Amino acid sequence: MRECVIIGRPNSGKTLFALNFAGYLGTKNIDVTFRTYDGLMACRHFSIEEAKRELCSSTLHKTCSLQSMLLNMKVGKATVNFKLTDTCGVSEQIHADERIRKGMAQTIGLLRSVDLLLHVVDLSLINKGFSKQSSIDNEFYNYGMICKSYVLLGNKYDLSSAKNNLPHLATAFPKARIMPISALYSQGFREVRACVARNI
Ligand SMILES: Nc1nc2c(ncn2[C@@H]2O[C@H](COP(=O)(O)OP(=O)(O)OP(=O)(O)O)[C@@H](O)[C@H]2O)c(=O)[nH]1
Ligand SMILES: [Mg+2]
Repeated sequence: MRECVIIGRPNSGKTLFALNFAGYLGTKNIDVTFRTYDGLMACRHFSIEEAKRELCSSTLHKTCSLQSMLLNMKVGKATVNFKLTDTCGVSEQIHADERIRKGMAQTIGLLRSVDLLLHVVDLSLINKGFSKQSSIDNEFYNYGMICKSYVLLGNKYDLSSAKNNLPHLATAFPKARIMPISALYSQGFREVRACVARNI
């Protein structure tokens, strides 16, 4: 089964995107499989609303292991199953918490085997002064450029502080396919859906 993986910095909106995108595809309830670096697995059943309450937060590193959901969508006349995997956010610093360090390593380890990389950035932070040098987003972008399927999701487009930043994102990452989205309001999801459909 094809796997789409969501990567990005902590707090960029990966988990909210995963859950609202599942809802956008018509899913009401989801089974989330949690897989830690050490190979421990657990599965939990949620409604989308419950999952958002439990799994999203403005606190950094709410997600610190892989969280996968099996979803499906219509592609032409067929219904295609695919796996959508949310990951631990990756930052430049070596984190003090071992669990988070391992979670970041797990995210990086997964990159080699994915079918579509969905790189989420918080567009409200990509202002004129944004320096991509030595930023983890730049590392993901460089890796994305040698992958067969990579898309950069400029998230939080609903915020007024994000609206004017789209050109800065395009300047910083000139070769990326960029889609502005609001994970909060499920905006821009039609384009993301079309992109996922081409890669599953
Ligand atoms: N305004 C706005 N807020 C958003 C959007 N997407 C996410 N947020 C908020 O940003 C915060 C982080 O969202 P999460 O989805 O938990 O972010 P994450 O990337 O999974 O974070 P970690 O798991 O910590 O790496 C939450 O308070 C969300 O409500 C968006 O499109 N618009
Ligand atoms: Mg998360």
